[in-house]
Amino acid sequence: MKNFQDEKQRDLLINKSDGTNKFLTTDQGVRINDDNNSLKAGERGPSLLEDFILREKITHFDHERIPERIVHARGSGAHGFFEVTNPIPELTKAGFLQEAGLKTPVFARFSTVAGSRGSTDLARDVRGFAVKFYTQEGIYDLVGNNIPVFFIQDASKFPDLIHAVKPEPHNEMPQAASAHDTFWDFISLMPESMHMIMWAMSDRAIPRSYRMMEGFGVHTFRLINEAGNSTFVKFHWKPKLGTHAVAWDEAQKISGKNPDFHREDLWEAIEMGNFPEWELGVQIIPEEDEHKYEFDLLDPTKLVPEELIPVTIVGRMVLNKNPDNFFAETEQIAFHPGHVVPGIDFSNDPLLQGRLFSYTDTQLSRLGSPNFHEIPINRSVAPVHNNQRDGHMRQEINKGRVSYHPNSLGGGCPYQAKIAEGGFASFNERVDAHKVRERSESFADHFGQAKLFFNSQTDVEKSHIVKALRFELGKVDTAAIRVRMLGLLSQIDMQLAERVSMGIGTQVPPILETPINHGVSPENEMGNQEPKTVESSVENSDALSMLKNPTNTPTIASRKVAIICSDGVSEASVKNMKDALLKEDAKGLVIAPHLGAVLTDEDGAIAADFSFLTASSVLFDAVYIPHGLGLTALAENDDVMEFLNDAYKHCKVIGANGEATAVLSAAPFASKISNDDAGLVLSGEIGTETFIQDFINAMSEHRFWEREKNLYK
Ligand code: HDE
Repeated sequence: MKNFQDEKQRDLLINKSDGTNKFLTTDQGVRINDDNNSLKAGERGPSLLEDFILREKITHFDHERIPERIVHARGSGAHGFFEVTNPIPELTKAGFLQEAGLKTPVFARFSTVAGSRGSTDLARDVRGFAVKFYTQEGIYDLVGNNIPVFFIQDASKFPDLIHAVKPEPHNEMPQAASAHDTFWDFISLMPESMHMIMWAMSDRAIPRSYRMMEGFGVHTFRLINEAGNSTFVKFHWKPKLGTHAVAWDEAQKISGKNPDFHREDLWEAIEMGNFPEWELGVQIIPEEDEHKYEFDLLDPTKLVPEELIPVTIVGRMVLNKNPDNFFAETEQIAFHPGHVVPGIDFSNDPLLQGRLFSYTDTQLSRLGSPNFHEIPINRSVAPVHNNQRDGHMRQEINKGRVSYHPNSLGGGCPYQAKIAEGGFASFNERVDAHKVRERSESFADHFGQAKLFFNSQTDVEKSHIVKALRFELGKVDTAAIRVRMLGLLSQIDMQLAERVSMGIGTQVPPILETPINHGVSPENEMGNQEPKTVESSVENSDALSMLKNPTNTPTIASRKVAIICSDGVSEASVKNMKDALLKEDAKGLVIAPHLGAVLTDEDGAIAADFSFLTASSVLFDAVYIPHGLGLTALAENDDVMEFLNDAYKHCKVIGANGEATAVLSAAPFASKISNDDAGLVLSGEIGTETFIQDFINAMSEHRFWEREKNLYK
């Protein structure tokens, strides 16, 4: 097995171009002498049709957009590698998982689901987490999400789900938002979505960064070993920086201040050398345990609690290179859960089965040709030889007269590979059944794991879910939809339903108002069966809570601190903090009343990175007010107060030392400050090492959500 240590080897295989020190040419390679003027009959006369340079340029421009993805249109991606740390040859024969240290190039794309390509990164939404592995045995795509379950159990409901969540068809509103009638109308009639709704209303749906999200393969897949034996598997990506979110109010403000927030964050982290990293883990479920659990492994609305089956880490992914061209790479990349290599196979999850059809089909209209695999970013590094021919934009020049198999004129080539030669053979699963349009009885529990998820959250996380539901349902005009939703929520937790009900002025109905059609046709005897609640055998799972998540390790790497400055600032206070942050791979940026230089107490100058006009506290992780400011002026500056107020409200760390502590007394939240708020790091002394260390330690806890208790009584 060859080791793909770096991207350069892949670059050689694909046609990258760079215009540096090159002549400007037409698409036909003819050098252009004047790119500024069209060909005219006289300098003030009409343009001439014969101007092939103008026609070519404008024609290309007229056609430079392609349809955006039906879902997951908004996304950002990067190159990197996957490295095996703990090979699992006993479970899978997949070559890229065989040897410790083996590296495989990857491209990962993160996305929102509902919004258009130009929509905000900070919508409340599921995030796509798709990874293309360029393995020596062909392309393997792990096309997952940042939430381990899904809204629906059967592929046939996917178009309905997406029609319901997308902007309403009559007026194309609202963009990138689920808070509207059609989405909740559908959900209120689909009890199977309740587990996913709990996740989507939690802070998982408003991540701080793509680099701080978990990823999940969602469906149960199969690993196949050399002997042809199968093991069920669930895939997990665990972020090195921990799993963190922003506040909902913050998310909405970021959407206005910087809709590219996640895109920029990913890009900048890679440019700065803070390479995003995840561990890849697997939950292994032996074939013989298929029916051992109270949930069905084939039901994508269920997860396998880590308390039942722990996650075994097999490798790590590092993203270390930004794309050279967004369109050519991030936009044209085509993922497909059906792109598997020998050693990985599918389960009969009916959602996965539908996906296996959908992804090639969609590329035909999105990328316009069955030759989309020849686009550089989609090309396999394993050689491709077959009898597929022609079609729009064919790149390959196939030689010879033979394009069929079997053949004798081509000596039987290209020839089939035996299994021992790496030929893919589907898992030899025995299937003996009637053809039916039915859903398995074992899929009928819609509330058990929704309860498990809710019960596993901390109080803060529970109240965020309540607030999210109040927001979303508060935007629903149709009263009957709100009532149906409260009925469904009451099946998960009565207190949850009542708390939501208080915020939306609608009573929890005494009986479940949702007519349950269990996804089967009315003629079928199983139609209209009641959903059942199967209590989860695990009562509480820390892995489901972001705040209790056992994999969160304290770090401030790649975090951004706003350092509020004005003339007279203590130069040492700023410098010491900046240096200390840099040592931790974090960054301090100076915000001042105006751009240009801020004069220091040492008669020096510090350059402002932003003014209060161009920055906002929602774009930073913490705020530091150094000693020695023109205090009166700052305390009277509304922009400074708004900046601090947002930082406080969004439960961020605020540090102030020396005279600067007085600025906080002027802040609107001053009367609400609690003495035991560890997120406020204050010191009368100036820039001591202890103060700086306390500030850094506090930042590594991300947020001080307990503060909300004082803010919202
Ligand atoms: Fe997708 N999904 N999906 N999906 N999906 C697409 O493929 C589809 C589902 C996911 O960054 C589309 O190339 C169906 C689950 C990601 O390019 C499309 C069903 C999960 C991405 C499609 C599902 C996903 C897509 C749109 C139900 C999590 C973005 C453009 C049967 C495991 C990949 C495209 C990227 C994209 C269909 C359900 C993840 C239309 C029919 C469940 C991360 O083919």
